[in-house]
Amino acid sequence: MAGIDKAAIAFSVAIVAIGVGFAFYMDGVQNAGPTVSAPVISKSIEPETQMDPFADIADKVKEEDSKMEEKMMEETPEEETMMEETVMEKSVGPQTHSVEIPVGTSVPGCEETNSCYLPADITINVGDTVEWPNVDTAAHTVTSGSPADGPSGVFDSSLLMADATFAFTFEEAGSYDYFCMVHPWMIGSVTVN
Ligand SMILES: [Cu+2]
Repeated sequence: MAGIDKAAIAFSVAIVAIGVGFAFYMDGVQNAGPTVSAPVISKSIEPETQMDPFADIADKVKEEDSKMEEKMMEETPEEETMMEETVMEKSVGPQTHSVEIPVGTSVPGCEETNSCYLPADITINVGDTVEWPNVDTAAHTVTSGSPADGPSGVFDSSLLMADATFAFTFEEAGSYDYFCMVHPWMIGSVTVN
């Protein structure tokens, strides 16, 4: 009996010792497991799933705000420049005048009503520009001078084809006669004050 008891006690002590040791081991594993992995899961999954929608919305709002700001930045200077240009045109800025080369002037007849250029006589200020759009189907010229004396050398459009436009800026005061070298009945004048 005594031998068996000792053996039984030793066996049960050993089992208890193993059990306690295993329990400690398991405890350590369990502690190590949940305490380490659970916060990682809660930190990695919960914040992402909860923050992402708000982060997206916040980003979209920021993008729209920045777009609005860009539009505001773009629009404001344009409006200011347009206002400045309008003010300059209304006050002392150089102007552009249009003198049309009318349809049908390649045959005589317009000279009877002084309408080979429209208007045939124009008065402008120094620094102003005159544009001659050729709305005719034929080619014409706008050449300073007169049919009798020939070109004066101040300006010359050379051959101006249909739908083309010649422009000249007058920097000196004076009276400038001009004509069409192709159709000598076409004459006009620019008076610069
Ligand atoms: Cu002509």
